[in-house]
Amino acid sequence: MTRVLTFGTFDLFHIGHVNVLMRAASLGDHLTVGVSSDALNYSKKGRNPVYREEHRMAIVKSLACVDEVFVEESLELKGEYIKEHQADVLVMGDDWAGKFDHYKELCEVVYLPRTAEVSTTDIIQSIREDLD
Ligand code: C2G
Repeated sequence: MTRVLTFGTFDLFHIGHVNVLMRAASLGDHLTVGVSSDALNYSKKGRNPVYREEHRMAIVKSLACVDEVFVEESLELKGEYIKEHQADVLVMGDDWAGKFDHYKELCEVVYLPRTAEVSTTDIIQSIREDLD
């Protein structure tokens, strides 16, 4: 059995998120998703996600292609998470290309192309513009 692991915030869940998760799932038999905590997001982006952690986890967990979810507390813990979840493949979007190559000692590392023209930031921006 091939176990796949991926990470993300998955705020304002959109088609780019569906695509990456379905493609990640297709690389193995079991997909685990680390969903970034609100605190981790705040430290990375200087703002809280629109949807809070429990809701983002519940949305991701509800997908047929996702078997398991957990809270990603720190970007630096990926090695521990790979071991803990016995991942054979780490999948990341290609906005992270090259950044996780050192985990190749622990498992296969695959970067998938991002879906063009959709992002949480753009969704927030277009809602703001519509309300103005
Ligand atoms: N994604 C995508 N296409 C988009 C937008 C996002 O393929 N148009 C992918 C990203 O590449 C990532 C996943 O969807 O693999 C989740 O994206 P984000 O929620 O933006 O994740 P991020 O904040 O980059 O968190 O440890 C890493 C972090 O948790 C990643």
